[in-house]
Amino acid sequence: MPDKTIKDWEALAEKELKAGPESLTWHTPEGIDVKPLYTSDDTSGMGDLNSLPGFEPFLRGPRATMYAGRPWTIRQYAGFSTAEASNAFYRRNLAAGQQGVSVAFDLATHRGYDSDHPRVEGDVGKAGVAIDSVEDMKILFDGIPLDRISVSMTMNGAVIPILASFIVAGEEQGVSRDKLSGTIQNDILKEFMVRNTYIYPPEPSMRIVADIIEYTAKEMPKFNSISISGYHMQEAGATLVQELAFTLADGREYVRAALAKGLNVDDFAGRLSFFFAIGMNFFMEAAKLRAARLLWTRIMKEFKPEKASSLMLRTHCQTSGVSLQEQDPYNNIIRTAFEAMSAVLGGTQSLHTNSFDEAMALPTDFSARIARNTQLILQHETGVTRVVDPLAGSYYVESLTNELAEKAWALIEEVEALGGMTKAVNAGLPKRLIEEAATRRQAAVDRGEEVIVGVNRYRLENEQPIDILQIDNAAVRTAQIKRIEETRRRRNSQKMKEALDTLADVARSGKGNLLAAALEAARARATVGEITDAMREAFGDYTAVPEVVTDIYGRAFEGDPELGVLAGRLGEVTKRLGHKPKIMVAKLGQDGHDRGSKVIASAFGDIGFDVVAGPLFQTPEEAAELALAEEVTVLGVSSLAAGHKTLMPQLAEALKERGREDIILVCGGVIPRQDYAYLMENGVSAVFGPGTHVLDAARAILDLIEGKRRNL
Ligand code: MLC
Ligand code: 5AD
Repeated sequence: MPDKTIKDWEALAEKELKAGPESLTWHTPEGIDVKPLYTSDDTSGMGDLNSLPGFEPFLRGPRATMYAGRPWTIRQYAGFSTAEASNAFYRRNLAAGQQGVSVAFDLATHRGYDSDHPRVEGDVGKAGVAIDSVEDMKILFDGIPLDRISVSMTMNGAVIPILASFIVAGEEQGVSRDKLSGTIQNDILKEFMVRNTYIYPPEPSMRIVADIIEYTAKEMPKFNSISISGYHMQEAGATLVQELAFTLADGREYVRAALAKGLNVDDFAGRLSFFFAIGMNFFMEAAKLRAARLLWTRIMKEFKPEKASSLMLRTHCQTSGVSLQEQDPYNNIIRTAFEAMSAVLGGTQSLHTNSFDEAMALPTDFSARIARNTQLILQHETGVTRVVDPLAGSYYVESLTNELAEKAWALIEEVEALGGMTKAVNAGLPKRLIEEAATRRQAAVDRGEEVIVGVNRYRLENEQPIDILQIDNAAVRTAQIKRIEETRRRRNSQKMKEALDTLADVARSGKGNLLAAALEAARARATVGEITDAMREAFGDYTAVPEVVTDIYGRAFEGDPELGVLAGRLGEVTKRLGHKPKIMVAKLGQDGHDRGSKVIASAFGDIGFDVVAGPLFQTPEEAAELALAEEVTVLGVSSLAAGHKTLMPQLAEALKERGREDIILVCGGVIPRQDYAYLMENGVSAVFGPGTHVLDAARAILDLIEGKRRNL
């Protein structure tokens, strides 16, 4: 027995520090107080410490042998431009060591629009691949054996037409649906909270989820019916406790929806899968995955399954996009490597590692290679695959696991008290909590309390631009329109119309399975847009009302001299204008990533601007009209889906046509430096890239309003 006690350590620590060791406690955004030292006292009495992997509660992993038996799947998420270009990219990457495919669709497809729809001019082929019908799907998987390579498809809004087209593409490749292995995201609740690629209102959307679970349970035994995702919550600013709690509460809601369809829990629960983000809090992220498995078993026990696999949480992970920076982008390789290691120590089943050019554009072959090799090196060189759950028994990690589980459980209970996740989402609770956390985090970064190397510390004086992937959006659109027209010409219109009518009936009546009905329509070559519209008649559209949190950014900066100077200048401008300067924060096209726009709206409101948060999915004309109606001084567009080069000039033109070139047009978001000059030549007065300090942006906008500068 060592003869020293914790009291001895405290005394020694106090001598070293000249302060009590409690001064070292790290208060995390999760509300967890991380102490500088953990000992066996912290883990005594923890009941699940001695559980074994492969057995409930699966704390130590869903499989007995974990990576020693089979490493996680290297599954890189990708998709851009046309089906041909994406197919070639997948094949190159599979040949170089990638193990599973993961499809990123463009935002037009996500929201159920064909590439020829006027609302999606700026989105086609941009943030993912454009898929309009089975014809595109067949090209996408040409030469990729769907009975051997598992395919994940990130699709939620237009999930029915996309999954139907995938099944038909498989059939026509000679692979029957019972042999298809893979995963469909099919997680609509988090779309209403954070990701925003919904189409229909929550209730019919939940029916779609349940119909897919039902269909795959009966017909596609190797296919994971859903990927219940916390990833996007963390990207939107959620704390790890929020991510954990809301994801598991979503899972519980989906189980209830499937049971309400009359399914037996053991017939579908083993094919529910999960998806988490892995950010920079190294040990806490690994602990999060362990806690997730523990809690999921607890939740599933309520439904009294008989199979062990029904209690087992299996998950994909992706390293954090939001943790990556535009400044000194090679640092992102290092960040991603640490995050990947944390996901692996947490026991993920499948992993995507982000590319270092994340904050600027989609990956190039070069950046994708580094991202993939990060995982190959982990699997083949580090030895981490040899031992199951190597962090088990660490006083710190076990304490974190326990504390995350307790805190998340409390939040899950809060959701239950509201009547479950659909009701909580309708009441706006999760969205508000996540947006508050996002704003708090921005303030912490802007105040330098949270260090980001190369951004708010150790910043380079000169940044060298890097080569990025550029997509000729107009060419992709032209090619897609040509193929849609060809498909329409060749198909049997009568047969297709009948299939769409049947689908509309199934939607209207509430009887029958939507996916089964959509399969017929896809076989008859109905497009993604047409299948979506057939259901829209019965289901209607969903429109969110943007709300902005207040008093978080401002409070964090209370008493700050910089804020004082800005407030003074704002006062002067207000006097001169006769009113507070008004800024509208707009989102154009199908880009639903709204964390940035919400944080800006919230912070600018606290700084003292009058703020209008525009709705999602506006056309440039609609945004211009709203800006005029609101009599704004500044129109700021947040662009995260690469539509800026198409949409910003159109917006400038729309203002000009209305004789309102005086409205100051600015934009921010994921915009590569290579594009700044083009935007400035086309009516934009300032571009704020990733990593911009909010007070710097406010100062620049005041300069523009005061006429000190014409553009930046
Ligand atoms: C695994 N297996 C083992 C084993 N480990 N067998 C023996 N010994 C071991 N140690 C078996 C499994 O049981 C399974 O077979 C098979 O090997 C494959 O293993 P898996 O663990 O199921 O891996 P995988 O097939 O890769 O599935 C992982 C998953 C799945 C369950 C998490 O849902 C998945 O791949 N998800 C990926 C989701 C994704 O890529 N999303 C991208 C989102 S991007 P069997 O027969 O049991 O199946 C995004 C961004 C955005 O959302 O916003 O756009
Ligand atoms: N190709 C590759 N990665 C993508 N991501 C999003 N779209 C694509 C794509 N088309 C990744 C980024 C982003 C996360 C949501 O997924 O890392 O942060």
